[in-house]
Amino acid sequence: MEQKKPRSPEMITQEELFHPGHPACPGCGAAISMRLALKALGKKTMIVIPASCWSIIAGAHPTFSLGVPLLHVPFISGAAAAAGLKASLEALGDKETTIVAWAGDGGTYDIGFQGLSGAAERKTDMIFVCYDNEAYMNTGGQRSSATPPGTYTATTPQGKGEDKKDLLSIMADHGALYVATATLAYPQDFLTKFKKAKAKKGFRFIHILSPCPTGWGYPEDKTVTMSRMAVESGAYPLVEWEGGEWNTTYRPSFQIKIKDYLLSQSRFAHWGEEKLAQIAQRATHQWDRLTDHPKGLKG
Ligand SMILES: Cc1ncc(C[n+]2csc(CCOP(=O)(O)OP(=O)(O)O)c2C)c(N)n1
Ligand SMILES: [Mg+2]
Repeated sequence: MEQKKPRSPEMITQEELFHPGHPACPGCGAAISMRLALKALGKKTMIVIPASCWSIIAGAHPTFSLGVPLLHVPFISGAAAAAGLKASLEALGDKETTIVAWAGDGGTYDIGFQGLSGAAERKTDMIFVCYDNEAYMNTGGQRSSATPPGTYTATTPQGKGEDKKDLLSIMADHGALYVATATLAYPQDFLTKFKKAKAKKGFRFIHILSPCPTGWGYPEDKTVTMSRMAVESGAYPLVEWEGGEWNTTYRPSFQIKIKDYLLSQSRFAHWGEEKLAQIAQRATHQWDRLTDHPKGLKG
């Protein structure tokens, strides 16, 4: 596949649907991701947010950081509430508004998974977005099933033992119309995927790798660097699932080592060479099912 330019701004509209002055931590990847996503989705969008950092970033009444309507819902119910909202709008004759469930990894991989699976299986017309900061960050950084192996979190003081759940394959296996990964250091790739998802009717799932300076332990001006290191090292592939196959949308340079990506974050900084090599191996192994394809990451 033709290599895409990673940082072309040509598709980025000047219109802002996410306003400054919001209460996210400085350098929050989830905040930058929402700003980008809304540039692709536009004003005719409604967002459903289960309990997460984004419950705070949206602002406490009467302040509000977004230029589109937003519904706060309980932790478990992102997909279910979005499905209900979609049905209500259709009953009112609105077929245009894009419904987006915007959940953290806890609200997607773990507690929100039942509703997510149901919505995917029923092929509900929505975009389910998981902004994955790889832990329950709003409550102090407890491990989730999206936390990578070896990560120090508040509930894994000796490093998480288990692998990251392969949710991308699980979503594809549900028969989702469109599944994609995205991350903010590659805005053109990011916007293309959101625009593509917006244009489709059916169940679409977008996974965003969302670096978190507070929880990952890196300087707050290095969020774009972390996002780029994850991709260029091969720790996070930029792929999409469409028409029954996985395609790589950006080929990494592999000039950065996964070990260096890990060591630039305090959540991994306690490990020695051998353990870091194991973590790196486990990080790439989990994507092999997505990237083994001839057109894939290593193809
Ligand atoms: C049923 C229930 N259990 C626990 C909580 C407390 N809680 C609020 S946000 C949150 C963490 C959410 O983690 P994630 O979905 O990864 O989003 P993040 O905070 O990382 O943005 C938790 C545990 C809750 N609101 N409801
Ligand atoms: Mg999280």
